[in-house]
Amino acid sequence: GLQGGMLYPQESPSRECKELDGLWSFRADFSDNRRRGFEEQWYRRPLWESGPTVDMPVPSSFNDISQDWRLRHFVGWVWYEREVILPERWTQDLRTRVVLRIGSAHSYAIVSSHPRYPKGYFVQNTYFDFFNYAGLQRSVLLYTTPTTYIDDITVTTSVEQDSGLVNYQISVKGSNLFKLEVRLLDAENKVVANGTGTQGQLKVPGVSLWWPYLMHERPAYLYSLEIRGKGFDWPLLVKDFNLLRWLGANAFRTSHYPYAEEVMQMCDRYGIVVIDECPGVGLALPQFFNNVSLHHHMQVMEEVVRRDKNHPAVVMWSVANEPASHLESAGYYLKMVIAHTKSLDPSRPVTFVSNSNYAADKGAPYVDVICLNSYYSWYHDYGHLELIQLQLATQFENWYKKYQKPIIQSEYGAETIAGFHQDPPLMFTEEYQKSLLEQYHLGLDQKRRKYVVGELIWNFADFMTEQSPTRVLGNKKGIFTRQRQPKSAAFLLRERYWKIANETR
Ligand code: BDP
Repeated sequence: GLQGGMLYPQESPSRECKELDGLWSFRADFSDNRRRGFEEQWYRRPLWESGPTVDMPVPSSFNDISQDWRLRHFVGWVWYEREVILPERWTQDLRTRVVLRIGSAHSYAIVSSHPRYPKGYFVQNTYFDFFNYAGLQRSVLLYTTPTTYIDDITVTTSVEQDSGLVNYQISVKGSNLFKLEVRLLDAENKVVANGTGTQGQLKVPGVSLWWPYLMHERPAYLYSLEIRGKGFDWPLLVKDFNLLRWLGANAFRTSHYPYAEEVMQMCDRYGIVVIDECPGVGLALPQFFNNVSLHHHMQVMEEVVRRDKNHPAVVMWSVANEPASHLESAGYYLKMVIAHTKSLDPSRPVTFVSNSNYAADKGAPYVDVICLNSYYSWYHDYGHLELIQLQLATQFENWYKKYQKPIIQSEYGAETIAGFHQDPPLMFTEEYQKSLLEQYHLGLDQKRRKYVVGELIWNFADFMTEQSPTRVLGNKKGIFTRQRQPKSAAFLLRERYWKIANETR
């Protein structure tokens, strides 16, 4: 359950942080029922005393680190251990509260153990297209707060003529004996507005607004609000943002789960617009649309909104990716999740990403923006690139005629193995990916379809999936390889995005 806020830990005169990242001890429970760890109470003594441990970096996924094949596909409980020595001032001072924060622990999954498999054999069946990496994948840290502490902050903004209005609401826990001072600082650290108390409005005349990258001379302008009273990897993250800038891209969707908070902060600073998607992926079967899932899904939306609500980069919530939205039960389910999300945050539009047919889809009536995935000339009509423009026109016009809502092409692309070449193009070559994107772009650029308001290629970079006959060491629809080197299509998109930016500005 969700208790309290999810403020990102930050050092301040009243808060100290202690990172617990580094090498931890690790043991996977390979016992037949996977419960030996609990039965033998491994947590009571140092982990190595109950059996062999290995070193495990945190943050990381445990699957690819070891040469032990069993760990790559492990299903069951794993145990992490690390010793921490707390400073005396943390433990002796009764006015200090110590909090343990695990950025992400993935995952607590549903496991199927099928009679046709040997005893003690576990497999995991997923309904989505990415490898289900597991472990403590984001940073773990300890931080302190005073016993009377700010638990949550909600900021909403609006504009009145040339003034910015900043509404804040601060939730304080621990006691009623406090005084709050609120200061808003501009990018040069000058105080531009003051307030007091747990809620109020700050007014900023001549406000500088937050604009996406390339859409303004001063994009990603950030004010900071001061209230007194990360397999996450920094080098990779910075590389990815440098690639986004190089490309001239200024938007992405977090497919198909919320990204690390450090990523969201980078989006604020770099002017990257985000469609923030929850982990509602693989809702592929009728039995998934039940009340238990619905209840859980709503709770997950509460967590996502609570965590990310104050990021200017977030422009829309996505409650699901490719649910079986042709089902009646899915229609009701999506209606409820979307309504709930809107009640949590009335200021942002809500969507889900559909790959259903316009005539069959039951969720579209409830969204603000229609997001569509389609794979013309990839999952069907192999090689028939000449059909794409027609198929795309039909798709857009049908959806628009029925709903009159703005549409985003939220996925399109082709599997491409870097270094494979063939002309005329054949599937899996760089030429094919380029030609396919070119055809899509011709369809996207039709001026008479002004309601088509955005495009997101699938995908930024190659990524690992489960093995299958349609995946060659993972999904290869990246315009960059998994090592972040460009395929030919990256240059095509780079030209396109910069051209669009120059025309828009
Ligand atoms: C879409 C999914 C995405 C997949 C992609 C694909 O949203 O997760 O990776 O297709 O097949 O259905 O490449």
